[in-house]
Amino acid sequence: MIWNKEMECADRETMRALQLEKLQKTVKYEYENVAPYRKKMDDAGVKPEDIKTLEDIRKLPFTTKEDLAANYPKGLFAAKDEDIVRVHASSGTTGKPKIAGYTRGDLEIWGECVARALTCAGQDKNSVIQIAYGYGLFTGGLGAHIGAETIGATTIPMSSGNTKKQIMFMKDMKSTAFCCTPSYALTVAEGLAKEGVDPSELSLQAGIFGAEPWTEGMRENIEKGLGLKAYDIYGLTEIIGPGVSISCDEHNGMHIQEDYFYPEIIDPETLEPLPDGEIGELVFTTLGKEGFPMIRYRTRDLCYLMRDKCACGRTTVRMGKILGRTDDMLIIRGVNVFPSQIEEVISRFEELTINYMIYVGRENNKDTFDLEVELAPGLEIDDIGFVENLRSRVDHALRDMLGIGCKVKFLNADTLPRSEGKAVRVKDTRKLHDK
Ligand code: DLL
Repeated sequence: MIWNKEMECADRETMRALQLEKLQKTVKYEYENVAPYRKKMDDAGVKPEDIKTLEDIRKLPFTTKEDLAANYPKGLFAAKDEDIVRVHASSGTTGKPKIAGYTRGDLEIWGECVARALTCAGQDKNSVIQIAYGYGLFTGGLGAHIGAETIGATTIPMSSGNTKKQIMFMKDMKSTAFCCTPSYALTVAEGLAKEGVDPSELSLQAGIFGAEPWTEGMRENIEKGLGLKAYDIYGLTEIIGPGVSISCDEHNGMHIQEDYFYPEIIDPETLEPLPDGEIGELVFTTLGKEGFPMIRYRTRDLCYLMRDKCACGRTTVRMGKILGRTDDMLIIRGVNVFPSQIEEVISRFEELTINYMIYVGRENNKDTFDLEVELAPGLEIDDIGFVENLRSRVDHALRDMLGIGCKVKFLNADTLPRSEGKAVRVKDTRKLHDK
C-alpha cells in the first residue's frame, strides 16, 4: 500500500519540476526572512533569482551545525513567533541544544511524511501502533505519533522504557506495529524471551526502528525476536524529525520524501557534489517548511544515493543505510552523546583530573558505554568509602547531562596515556557496518 501515490510514484520529470518550483520559493522565503542566511547568500554573491534549474542549488551556501549554534536559539527561524506552535530539540556541539520550530503547516508536512512511512510498513487505520520512542523534546515519540494519528491508527503513546509494561500492552492491546530504537527493540525481544512469550502469540506485523545506526544482521535478530518485519526510519531534528526516509519491503535503501527534502551527497572535504552510488556526506534542503527551513544543511551523516528502479513501485530516490558520521557525535543507545559533554561534567569535580577515555562497544547487540577517569593527585582508588561516594555523584551528574548511564572506572593519577597532538578520547569499537 502507498499513502500518496501521486508523490511517491511520480515520474522523474514531474518530481523535478515540483522540486524546482518549491526550491525557488524556499530560497526566496529564506532570503527574505532569515537575516543570517541572507548575509551568507550576499557574501557568496548569489540572489534568489539565480536559481533557474535544480542544479543551481550548488551555487547556494551550506548551512551547518555551527550556524545553528551561532544563531541559538531561534536566529534561523523564518516564521513569526506567533506562528510557531511547537519546538523540539536535540543536543548540539557547544552544549546548547539545536532548537527546531514548527508551524501548523510544518506539523502537517511531518504527519504526511510519517504517514507515508507507516503505510510503507503496512500499517493503516485498522492498525494499533505502539510508540516506544521517547516523548518530549526528542522528535521520536511525537513524530511517530503524528504519523500514526494521520493514518487513523489507534495510537498508543507509551514512550520509552518499562519493558514489562510494553509487553503487557503489546499483548493486551494487540499492537500491530512497534516503534522504537533498534537497540531497545532487542531489549524488548529479550524481555519476551525471559517471560516465555512466543512472538507468535502477539499481533505484531511491523517494527519502525531508527534514530541510531543498525545493521542488516541486527534486523534479522529483531525480526526473529519480535516476530515482525523491521523497517528502517531516518530523520533528524534540524530537518523535521523521523520520516525523512523509510525502507520498504525490498530493504534496499530508504525512500526519501523528496518532494519535501531535497538530498545531495557531497565530499565532506572538498564540499563538491558526488555522483549517485558514491559515499559522502548527506545534505538536505527542505522544500515547503516554514518555521525552520534549511538550505543545504550538512547532516554529517555518511551514506550514498540510489536511483535505480525499486520493485515496491515507489520512484523516489533512496539513501543507503547510514555508515557513520563525519563529526565526533556518538550515538549510544539512540542518544546523542558528545565527548565535550562528558568533559564538561568531569571538569566540575575537583576530585578528578581532565584525563579520561570513553569506550563505546557492542555486546549482545547492545551498546556498552564506559568511562575511565583519573583521580586528582594525592587521592587513591583504594579509599573505598571515598570512591563510592564520588562514583554516585559522578554517575548522577553524567546521567543528568547525557540522559543515559555510563559505567565509570576511576584510575590513580597519571595512569592514562598523554597525547602529544590531538587527544584521542574515544574508542568506539562497535562494528556497525555490514560491508
Ligand atoms: O533521531 C530522529 C529520529 C527519531 C529518527 C526516531 C528516526 C526515528 P536526532 O535526535 O536529531 O533525530 O538525531 C539525528 O540520528 O543525523 C543520524 O546520525 C541518526 N539517525 C537517525 N535515524 C537513523 C537511522 C532523530 N535510521 C541523527 N539510521 C541523524 C542511522 C540514524 N542513523
